[in-house]
Amino acid sequence: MASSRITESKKLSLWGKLKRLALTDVGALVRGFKAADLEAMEETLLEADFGVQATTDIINEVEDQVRLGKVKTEDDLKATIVRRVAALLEGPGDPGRLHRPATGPAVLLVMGVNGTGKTTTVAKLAARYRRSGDSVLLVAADTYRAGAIDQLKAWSDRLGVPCVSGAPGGDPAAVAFDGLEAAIARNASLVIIDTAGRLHTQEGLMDELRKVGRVIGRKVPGAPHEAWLVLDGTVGQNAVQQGRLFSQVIPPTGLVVTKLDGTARGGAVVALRRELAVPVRFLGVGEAVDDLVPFDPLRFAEELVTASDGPAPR
Ligand SMILES: Nc1nc2c(ncn2[C@@H]2O[C@H](COP(=O)(O)OP(=O)(O)O)[C@@H](O)[C@H]2O)c(=O)[nH]1
Ligand SMILES: [Mg+2]
Repeated sequence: MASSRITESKKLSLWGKLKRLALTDVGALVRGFKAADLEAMEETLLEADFGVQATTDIINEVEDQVRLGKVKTEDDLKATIVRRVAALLEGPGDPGRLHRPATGPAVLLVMGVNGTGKTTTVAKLAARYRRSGDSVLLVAADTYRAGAIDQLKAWSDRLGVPCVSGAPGGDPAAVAFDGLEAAIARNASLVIIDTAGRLHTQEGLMDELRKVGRVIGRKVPGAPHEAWLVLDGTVGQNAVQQGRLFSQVIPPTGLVVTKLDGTARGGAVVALRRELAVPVRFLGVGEAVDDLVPFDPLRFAEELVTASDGPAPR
């Protein structure tokens, strides 16, 4: 679908497109925009996956700043847009900082629809936190398919990080419980729980996730201390829908947006952050263990607006 877009518009940065629309003549900024200019800008942002809420917010800000006489040059306009996008993306100062209990292991629950990159992200996070000094334990609570358990075990072997798993088809909450027991016995400082994500529209799976949340909260007070939702950045509004569904079961404390290495769909990150009202923690930019980037709102906003092929999150 994206490939049908004409090459000319692909080569232009978002800013290039917006500028072309907004500055059809030099007096546009000083006089204020015409409704048609703003509508065209709005359309460009929507096409770039920003979603309705973030798009409206950015357009309103541009309109206000122009009306207040604060935008007189192209550079002013660009800065206004970048600043607003960055503000929309704002999150905790250190996106990788975990909420940790006073004693015992921190528990990070990773959830999301299958295929979004949960298991891969769990492995990337395990490698990252271990590198910064954590004693990490993985829990394979996606018991639906034997393949899912094996996949996490393979990462566990490769990374040398222990993994607790149960039998395929077993109760994910029981596996999570066992995982926490093992973590406490081994004095692990961080438990990362991989969960099932198939059939996210079915109540059964959501009940199960709810149960996992309940059971781990009973075993370790305050757990899960973090619940991160993994979303595929290439699916736009679908990811927003998925996020809403999961949020009803366990309120996420962070987002990881994956697959931002391929085609430029970075606008979806703005839509997800705005519409789910959850800060972005990391971006997935590939299939390898190091392809995980801590989220930097200002840098991402600058690249998203000015790079000719979207953000290059590194
Ligand atoms: N290009 C790219 N592929 C990814 C990324 N994260 C995961 N994948 C791939 O997406 C597929 C599904 O990932 P997986 O971790 O099994 O998803 P899960 O079903 O949610 O656990 C695998 O082929 C991964 O290698 C990413 O950031 N970029
Ligand atoms: Mg998986």
